[in-house]
Amino acid sequence: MEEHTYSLFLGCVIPNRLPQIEAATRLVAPKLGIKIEEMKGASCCPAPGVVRSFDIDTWLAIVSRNISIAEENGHDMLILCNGCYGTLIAGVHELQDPATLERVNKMLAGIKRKVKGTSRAVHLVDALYNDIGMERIEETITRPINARCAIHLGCHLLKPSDIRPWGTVEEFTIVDELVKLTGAEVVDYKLADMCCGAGGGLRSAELKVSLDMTREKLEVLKQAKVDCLVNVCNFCHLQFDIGQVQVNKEFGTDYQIPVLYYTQLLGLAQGFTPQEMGLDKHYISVEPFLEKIGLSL
Ligand code: 9S8
Ligand code: 9S8
Ligand code: COM
Repeated sequence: MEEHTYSLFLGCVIPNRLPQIEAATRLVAPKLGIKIEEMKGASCCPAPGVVRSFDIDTWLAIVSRNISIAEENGHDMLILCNGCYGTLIAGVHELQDPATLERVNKMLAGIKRKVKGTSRAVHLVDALYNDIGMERIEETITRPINARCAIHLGCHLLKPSDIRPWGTVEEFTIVDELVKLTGAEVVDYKLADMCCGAGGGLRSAELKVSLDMTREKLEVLKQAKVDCLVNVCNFCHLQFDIGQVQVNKEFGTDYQIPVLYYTQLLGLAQGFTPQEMGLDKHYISVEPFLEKIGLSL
């Protein structure tokens, strides 16, 4: 069986706030022939909507240092966060320009590192769909998920589209297909392409505004009567799970929409227990969703 080895780029949010996403991903990976290599010493990517907005060279130096670690390992980077993906794919893109590469390497010389711009930045869904392939994933599914799922893609997965390996937002169906592969029904909803509210520093700078955006999406999702919301970005996940509790407190609402990261959904479909997928660590109870598919915590 062919194996794909990647350098896993975790970013900040997963190790600090959502280790269950890392655990779920590490458990489903071997079933798909994915081998994970650690990126020792990797730092914040740094966040595209924050650091890059303030100082391009600081952003470029830090992202290049991270890329150089993956290059030392000799493999492409597997990325679980849209923000980290946005930074790393843009970083690799910038390094294709010889003058930029030279300038960056002058900066990195100070810490005795060198970057080439040869390691590919691969989002989890790119790896699953394009490297592993739908057939291979389908073979691992033993417990089809009979539930209505909505998908939140998040902004940095698809934009800017000129440096992404897929088309525009309108053409993009990969995540829909991956969710359907687990047996789930994908529910369309109004505002599906809207930001979760967390990105671009909004959650840190203007929490109430940020939560108000999340509230808008939660209201539509409630009306669509979905069993869960599936996401492919840890920061969106945080905003919909922890943020949903904050929304309820801030606006006096009572939203209870279970939120699952894609590898958690896939893991359930592969027969892992809800605990193994870390579903007992969520802020909004996933119990109603589990009940729907005949499981419990
Ligand atoms: S690292 Fe630092 S803040 Fe974060 S998770 Fe994703 S974006 Fe990159
Ligand atoms: S949406 Fe707008 S900026 Fe972002 S990708 Fe993840 S966090 Fe949610
Ligand atoms: C969101 C990343 S995933 S950032 O806050 O926009 O940089």
